[in-house]
Amino acid sequence: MDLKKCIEGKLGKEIRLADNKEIYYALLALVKEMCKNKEANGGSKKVYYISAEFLIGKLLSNNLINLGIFDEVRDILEENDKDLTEIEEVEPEPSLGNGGLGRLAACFMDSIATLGMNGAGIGLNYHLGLFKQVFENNKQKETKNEWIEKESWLVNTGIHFPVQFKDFTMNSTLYDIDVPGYDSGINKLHLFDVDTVDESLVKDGISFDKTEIEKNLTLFLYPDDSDKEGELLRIYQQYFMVSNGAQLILKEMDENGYDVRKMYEHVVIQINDTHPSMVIPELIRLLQERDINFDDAADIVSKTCAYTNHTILAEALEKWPIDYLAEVVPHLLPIIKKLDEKVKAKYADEAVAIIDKNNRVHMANMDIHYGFSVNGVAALHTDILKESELKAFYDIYPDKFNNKTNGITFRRWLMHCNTELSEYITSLIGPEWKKNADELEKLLEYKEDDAVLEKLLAIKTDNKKQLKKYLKETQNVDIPDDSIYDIQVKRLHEYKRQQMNALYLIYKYKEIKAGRLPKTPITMIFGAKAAPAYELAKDIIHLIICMQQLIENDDTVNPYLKVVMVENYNVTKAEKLIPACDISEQISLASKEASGTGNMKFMLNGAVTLGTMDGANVEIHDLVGKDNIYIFGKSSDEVIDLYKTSGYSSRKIYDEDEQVQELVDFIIDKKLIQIGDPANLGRLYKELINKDWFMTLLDIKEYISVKEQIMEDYEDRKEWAKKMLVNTAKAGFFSSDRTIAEYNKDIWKLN
Ligand code: 26V
Repeated sequence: MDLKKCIEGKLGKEIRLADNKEIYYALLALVKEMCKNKEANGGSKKVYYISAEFLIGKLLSNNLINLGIFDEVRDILEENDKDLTEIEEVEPEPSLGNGGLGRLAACFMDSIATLGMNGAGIGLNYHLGLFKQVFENNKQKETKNEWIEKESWLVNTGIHFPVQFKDFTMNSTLYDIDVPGYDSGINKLHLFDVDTVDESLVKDGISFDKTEIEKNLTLFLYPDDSDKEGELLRIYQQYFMVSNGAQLILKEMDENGYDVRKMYEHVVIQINDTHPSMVIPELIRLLQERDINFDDAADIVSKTCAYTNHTILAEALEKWPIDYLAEVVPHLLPIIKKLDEKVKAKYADEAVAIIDKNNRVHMANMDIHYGFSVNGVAALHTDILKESELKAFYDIYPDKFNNKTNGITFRRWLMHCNTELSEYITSLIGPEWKKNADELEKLLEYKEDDAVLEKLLAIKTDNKKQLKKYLKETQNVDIPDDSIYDIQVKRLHEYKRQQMNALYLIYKYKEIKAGRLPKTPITMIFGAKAAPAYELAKDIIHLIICMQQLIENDDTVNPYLKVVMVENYNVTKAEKLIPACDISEQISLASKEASGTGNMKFMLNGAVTLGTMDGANVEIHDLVGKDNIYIFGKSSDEVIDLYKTSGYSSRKIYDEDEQVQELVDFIIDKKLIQIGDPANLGRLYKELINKDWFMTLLDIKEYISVKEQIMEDYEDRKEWAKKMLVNTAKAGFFSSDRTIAEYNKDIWKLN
């Protein structure tokens, strides 16, 4: 195929004469056409990955890579004075996810297609996405994130299903996005939508009338649920997603002539967290409509559905009031009640009931009883589920529980985002690692090779220069490219402890003020969105931005320390930040981060982890060894015990430790109060002293001392480069191809 001709055919003119926008849309059309003409992955059994989020990121480069034409297209463009990186800027990033859960779903789509598996994703097409974060008066403000354009990756399939709610029925429209595997066939991401959505319903920021379901159903991902209307809307969304999904699955079964009584031989449904849990009663209902009795229907569905748990945080496990379900989907109630009765007839333990004493429906409990597999997302997380959080279930169903440590697609998180490193690796060990990530271990042979180590450092510096340029252009901040890049990017949550990193910032600021200067300047980069109703998370963002300003305006400090709070952190920004990072901050309170996947992306790109023994950090530690990672903090066992015995008091630490006191007090120091909002800073200050539910003060001193050590060790460039090399070399285990192969072997069993 003559690619140049194809592109020019789409353009209707020479590449040289076209602008970036025209070229982007020409490439979009070309890639869509190529996907259409490529063979679909097939097989007699299919996995449906059903998820409220698919944080897919921009697709152009990713798809060019997977179709095997990235280099050729880039070269053709270059020959015509065009830059693919600039052309990519034209593409809006789909706003279909929030954090790790959604990005995981996207990495899984890539790996399922790459491994040639018969699979599809099922989700919703949110017009305004999560929200776009802007900073105003040093605070987060939410605005709508419009990302759907007239020409996009979405393909209207013309497929519609009726979805029945209590008082009305809504018709769906199915949009598909093609998912080309790397050197493999095509799968589909199915996104359901409604034609009646009305974006003009959104008034100030992201507020809108939550009762106008026909107009608002697919406006936003995770609309505010701090009131009853908000909770009802979430239930509407979830039911709309699963009812459409279930109808699509049955339609495909029928088209293939499969017997629905043997559904589990042809279909496996992976339930991604509890948002899609209603797929269980909905499928039972649809099977009953096909004259299958309740017990048989429940049995068939139980053999078809598998559940993945992504968090142990109690507040994140969904429990819908039964009255709310009755208001939205009364036809599911008899089914849910029967499922609950069956459970109660067998097990007296209140902990495993589906409907609790307060008439709340525990979605995860339904998944565990009526699914055939329950998995956690990292070894430690699965152990905690088995031993404490879900112990009562593990005692009943030991064989259902299994671990699937998360993974990331190396196509996006190395080949695409770090072309220079990717090409250099290939020049050293050949290209096999792209299909078999374990091959990266071959890099270890170069651990004592000075030329290789120097090159790794040079690539890191290049990536820093690119990030510096990007941050200058997008946020007008200047960061020195010869400084240490210390990065913490992830959703904002107290358990992830961005506030602990902010206290380090205060510590370093004070040190510099006292004349104790770092040998190499430090750049601390943060990126995080806070849930709109999560006040304390917003206070933490406010503190970080205030510190950024304080330091920026202090000429005695800013040559040594910089702070950047990146606005609207998303996949596109992650792709620029991660390759430039030296120190990867993974500092959650042990036991609370189910896995983390950012930790894997940083490691792969040669950053050294500074972290607690939490989530997949534990596995990173075991792979790279203690010399190539910096661990601090109390263990998960100790933390779990502290919760059990109510043995933690931040007040006590604050009262007894002068150094800690000084750091915390600085939050309301007049220097900061002058810049920031006393109400927000005061609230955070009080919270840290009086509650500190996620135990910031427990680990702060050890954190500071280990962080000082990592900064010191950074000075020995050669030894540091060895750590970088070991981290990249040992990252193969975290390829999502490995994760997906395990899902298939243990759970899906596709043929
Ligand atoms: C959701 C919510 C919503 C209500 C407020 C508090 C709260 C806290 C946490 C969550 C997270 C829900 C599930 C989730 O996103 N889990 C993430 O899943 C990733 C992929 O498995 C994993 O790497 C992260 O550790 C885990 O936090």
